[in-house]
Amino acid sequence: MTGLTEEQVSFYNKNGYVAPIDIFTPEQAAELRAELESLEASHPDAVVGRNRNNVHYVTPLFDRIAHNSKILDAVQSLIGPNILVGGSTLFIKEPEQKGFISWHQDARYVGLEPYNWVTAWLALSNVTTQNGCMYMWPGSQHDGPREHVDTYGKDNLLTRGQTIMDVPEDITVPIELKPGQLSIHHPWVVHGSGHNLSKERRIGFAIQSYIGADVDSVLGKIYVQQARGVDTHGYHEHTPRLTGLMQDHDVRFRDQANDALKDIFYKGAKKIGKY
Ligand SMILES: O=C(O)CCC(=O)C(=O)O
Repeated sequence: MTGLTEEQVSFYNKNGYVAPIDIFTPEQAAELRAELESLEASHPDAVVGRNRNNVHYVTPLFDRIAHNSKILDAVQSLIGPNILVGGSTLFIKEPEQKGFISWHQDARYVGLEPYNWVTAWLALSNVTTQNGCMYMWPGSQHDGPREHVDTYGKDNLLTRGQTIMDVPEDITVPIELKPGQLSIHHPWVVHGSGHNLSKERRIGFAIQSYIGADVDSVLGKIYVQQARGVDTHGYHEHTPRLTGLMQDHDVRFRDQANDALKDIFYKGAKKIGKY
């Protein structure tokens, strides 16, 4: 097992994130990106709108990434050996597109407890301040939940446009990544990302989240895949890995998982947003 170094783990514990972590070589990352772009051409509906959620159920590309052993080694350093994939989201920002992600904490709306879980975010393009990389508020995870306002902002890529209003932006840190590099962040770290102001696509794939087997879903049902180790608690329904690209059975299952996700995301919300 390669895993994170001691320095990386203590950086994560202090700051609530760790990056960059080298997962794929530039050549491998270019191949993965080409596979995504050929998928977008052959199956345009597979990775847009609400279908950007749980793409690992229907595309071999994202299934392979979600179960990649180097990523799992890094995750194991933070949450232990019994790891479940609880979901995934593809975050693409097209050139000069208006989408942004407001300041938020992942743990605020997903109902995964205890907080033995992480979000792992893999770059499949260059990810820079210019094209809308994530920014982290270092150490903000130590203070637990913060108030979010549901703004339902037009260009906000989050379900309710949930926003933490009082973020000291001058101390936030950009997470720039090269293709094939990963960042990992803590459930309570405050983070967000701006518009893509460049002429290049910004492509990120988030495993959202890798959860320890001891993590329950307190707001609704989630489906999981065993990524590593054993399911010591049996809280969730397990689903097998996919059978091929966009197979009917897998697509039906993804839709079912995304319906369940929607119930969680909008629990208690005044209105339903885009996804
Ligand atoms: O892709 C982005 O810019 C933000 C993604 C995010 O908020 C997350 O992965 O938790």
